[in-house]
Amino acid sequence: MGPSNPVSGARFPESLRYNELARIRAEMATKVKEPMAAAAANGTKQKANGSSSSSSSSAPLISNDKLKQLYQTMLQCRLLEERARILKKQARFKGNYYAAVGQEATAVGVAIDLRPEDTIAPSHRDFITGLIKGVPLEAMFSQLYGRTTSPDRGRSAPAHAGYAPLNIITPASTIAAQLNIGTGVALANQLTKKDDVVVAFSGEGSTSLGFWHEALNFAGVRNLPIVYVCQNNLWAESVSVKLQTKVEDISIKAAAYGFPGITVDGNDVVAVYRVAQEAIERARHGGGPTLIEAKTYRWYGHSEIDPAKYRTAEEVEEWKAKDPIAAMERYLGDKNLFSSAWKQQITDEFNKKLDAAVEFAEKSPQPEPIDCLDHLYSFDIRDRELNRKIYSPKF
Ligand SMILES: Cc1ncc(C[n+]2csc(CCOP(=O)(O)OP(=O)(O)O)c2C)c(N)n1
Ligand SMILES: [Mg+2]
Repeated sequence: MGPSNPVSGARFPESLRYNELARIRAEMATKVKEPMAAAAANGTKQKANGSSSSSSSSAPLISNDKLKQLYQTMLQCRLLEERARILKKQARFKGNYYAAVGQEATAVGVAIDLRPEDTIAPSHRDFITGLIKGVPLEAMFSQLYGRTTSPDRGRSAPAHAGYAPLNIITPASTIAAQLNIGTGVALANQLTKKDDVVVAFSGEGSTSLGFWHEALNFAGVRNLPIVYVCQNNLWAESVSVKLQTKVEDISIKAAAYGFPGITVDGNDVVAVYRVAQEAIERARHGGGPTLIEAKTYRWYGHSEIDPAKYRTAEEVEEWKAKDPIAAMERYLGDKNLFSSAWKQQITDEFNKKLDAAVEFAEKSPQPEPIDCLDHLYSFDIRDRELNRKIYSPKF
C-alpha cells in the first residue's frame, strides 16, 4: 500500500502512489520558467526540468522580425480590449465583455503563426484571438455591438465571437464546450487527411467539467491533431484554482490521457511561442495532442460587471508587475529592438483603426426581430411566423 491521503486518511492503491505521480509529472510536465532569457535570438537553451517532450535545446532561432511582431500584436490586443472596456462602461453596446488584459502573451504566443485553415476554439475570454488570426476589426466590433454586419449578423452576445472564414468556432456560453467541438473538428481533419490543426483554449475552471476530460480523452485515444491551451489565471469567476484541483500544475492531467503536458509561464510570450510551435508542429505531423498550461492572470474582474473583491490588491499588483507587454519591451530593449517612438507609432496607427471600426459598428443597422428565425427553421416555419395572424386561433 502507498502513503495515506493527508485529507481523508485513506490509503492510496499502489498505482496512485505519490512517487508514481511525481514520475509522471517529471516525464510529462516540463516547466519553462526562465522569462524570455535565452529563449530567442542568442539560441542558448531554455531552462527546463524533467525529461520533457520539449526540444528546446535544439530550438531554432526566433527572428527579430518575429519578436517584434509578437510585441506589436500583444500591444494591439491590449489597445483593443481597453477600448472595448471603455465602450462597455459607456453602455455603447449591450451584453458583457470578458477582458483577457494581462493574458495577452498566451493568446499571441500560441495563435500568431496559425494558418487560416487551422481552427481556433476560443472561450468567452478569447476575443483577441480574432485579432491575432486576422478577423477584420469592423467585424469584431460589429459583434460587440450585435449589428447585422457582425459574423453572426447580430444574433448573439459579444462573447460569442466566431468567424467562419478563418475557422474560429463560435464559443457557447457553456464553458469547456468549445473543446468538444474543436475536438470534433480535429477528428474531421484527421479523417479527411488534412494537415490543419485545432487550438482549443479554455480556463483552469473548465478543467473541473466532464466535457474537458471527455475531449482530452477522446483526442488521446484517436491521436488527434489538436493543442489544448489551459489559461490558468488562478480564478474562475470568484472561485480560486485551489478549489478546482489539488495538483499544482494542470498540465499533469495530460498524463491520464496519454499525451504530453507542459506548463509554461503564460506571461512570457517567447516561451509560450516556443512551446506552442512545438506542440502545433507535432499535431500537424501526426504526433497527436498536447496540453499546454499557461500560468497567467487577468487584471480585471471576470467581466466588466465584476468588481473582483474576492482577491487581494497585493495579488493584483504582484501580477501587474509581471505585465507581459512591459516584459517584452525590456527584452526587446536589451536587443536594441525597442523604442518609445515605435510604441507610440503602433499605438497611434492602431487607435485610428479602432476609431474606424467603432464608427462602422455604431453606424451598422440593428437586426430585425424576425431575423432570429433565419438559418434556424425551415422556410415554412419562418413564413408561418411572419404571417402568424393567419394561424392564430379565432375566439
Ligand atoms: C457549465 C458552466 N458552468 C458555469 C458557467 C458560468 N461561468 C461562465 S465563465 C465561468 C468561469 C470560467 O473560469 P475559467 O474556466 O477559469 O475561465 P476564465 O473566466 O478564468 O478565463 C463560469 C463559472 C458556465 N458558463 N458554464
Ligand atoms: Mg480562470
